[in-house]
Amino acid sequence: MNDHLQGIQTGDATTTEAPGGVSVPDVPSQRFYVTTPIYYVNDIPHIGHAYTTVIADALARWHRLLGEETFFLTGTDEHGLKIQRVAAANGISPQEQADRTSERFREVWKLLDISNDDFIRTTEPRHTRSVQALLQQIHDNGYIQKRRYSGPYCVACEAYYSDAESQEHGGNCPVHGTPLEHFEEDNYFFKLSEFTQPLLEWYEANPHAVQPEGKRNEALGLIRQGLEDISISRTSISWGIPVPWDPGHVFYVWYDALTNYITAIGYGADPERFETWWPSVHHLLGKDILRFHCVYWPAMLLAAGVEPPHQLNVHGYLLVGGKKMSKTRLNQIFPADLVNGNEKLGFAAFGVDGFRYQFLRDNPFGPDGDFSYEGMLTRYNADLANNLGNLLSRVATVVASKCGGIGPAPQIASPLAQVAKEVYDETAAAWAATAPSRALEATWRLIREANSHLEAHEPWKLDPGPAVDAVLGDALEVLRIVAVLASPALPTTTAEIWQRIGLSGTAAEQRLPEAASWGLYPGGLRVTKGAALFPRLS
Ligand code: ME8
Repeated sequence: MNDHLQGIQTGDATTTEAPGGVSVPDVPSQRFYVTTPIYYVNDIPHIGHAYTTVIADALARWHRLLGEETFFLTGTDEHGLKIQRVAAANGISPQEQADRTSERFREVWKLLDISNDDFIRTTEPRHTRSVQALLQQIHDNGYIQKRRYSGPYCVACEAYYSDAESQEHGGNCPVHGTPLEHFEEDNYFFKLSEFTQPLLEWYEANPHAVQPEGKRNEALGLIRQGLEDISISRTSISWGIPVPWDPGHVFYVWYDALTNYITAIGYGADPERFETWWPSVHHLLGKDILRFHCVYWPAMLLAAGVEPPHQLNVHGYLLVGGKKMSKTRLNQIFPADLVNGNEKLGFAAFGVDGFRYQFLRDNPFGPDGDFSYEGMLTRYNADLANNLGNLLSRVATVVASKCGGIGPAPQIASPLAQVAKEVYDETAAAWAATAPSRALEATWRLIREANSHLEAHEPWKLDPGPAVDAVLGDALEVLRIVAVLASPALPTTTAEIWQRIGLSGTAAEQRLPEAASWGLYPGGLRVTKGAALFPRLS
């Protein structure tokens, strides 16, 4: 193999070699398990759902680039009163409601190039088995007790609130602002109160388990207030998973839902598989469900004698017009309207990668962020059309006019080599910290520097020769590295860049960190101009 080809796939090459000929085994050194919340099937997917799912997808893709064995799970949450009521309002059975809406989620994830390895539905038999196994274990360990319960309930949250919380919000749900209903029934209770101290100890021993810091403090605040036992079953509904020791009850939807994360990796069915993936999981979720994930879920696992999750990454809300999206506020935006455009709404077609880039780049992970169509347009034109798209089209144009369409090799001592190294380090650190916006900002620095390098040397004004080759070779090398680093965000367009600069295979098949080393673009490859990658939008 030519020295320059090492570490990149050039058609027939399938093994990965680091520069210097050191062989890199294709055996994964680590595993990465990432999840999104499983979404309720009462509502169709909007950009809030897409926000979490695109981030999870990009993380999964980044870890695949690192050569890690990756498992990416998403799915739908299909039981509970909320679904039962929506189904009744639509004149269909809950199962039909679940089937239809679950399919809508799968369609939208396909549209957005989501590379999930599994899609779990809580109405699947494998899930019933796993929920019953987990709750039976908690029951056997003595942490479940039957009691009579009455209290204010929010059907939208599928949660009871305390009288104090209800009073504080004038009898309304603290999350939805809608009136709480009074429910009374025999319930099984999970003795959450016994886990106040174990949870505090777990938080102490695992200071990075809940990210970012502000969300960890919020969770700790909830625990420090002292935890009350919680009701985990219902007799008032039938649309749920039966309690194995008392089938007149079904599990309350949250205890059913949270268990999805272990169902999919074989809890209660395949202990070996379960051990392989658990507890090294990275849960992604919005702050609306922090309490369930950062308090109830680790407590349930501790009660069952299972280790709590490795990491919970909690992000803020994506707001539209300063408000959380909701059906009743009519401020929901649907992914397809931004991907394909919607004339009625005055939306341009950003394409799949344009959509993904916006939601990964715009809003730092953690705080709330307002979605603005104008902001999306500006960012698309600046970062994608001008910076990345222009770099490719300029380079391809000048390679055609000055180098007969054949891309030259980079200079090993290029001033861009050091930038590329720094950019890789920053990009990798940001993905490792679940900070996609920072990761892309870092990667884009390399694009900007390459554009400045071109402008400083103006190869289009020079006669063909070594000076032109040097500048263009460096720019092609930047495009190669950027294609790899940006592939988690822009899977389709980076595959296209890879091909247009003459490389075979795909950017996503490369392995980091080797593929980010400077000097691997071999030169001597045909460079194709093609249509604008990101046409300017107005
Ligand atoms: O809560 N901004 O499902 P759900 C940011 N089934 N993220 C948003 C968002 C917004 N405006 N709107 C939705 C449930 N999300 C349960 C979860 S998990 C065991 C069970 C995202 O359909 C965000 O990830 O209401 C939020 O946590 C999730 O969708 C809520 O989805």
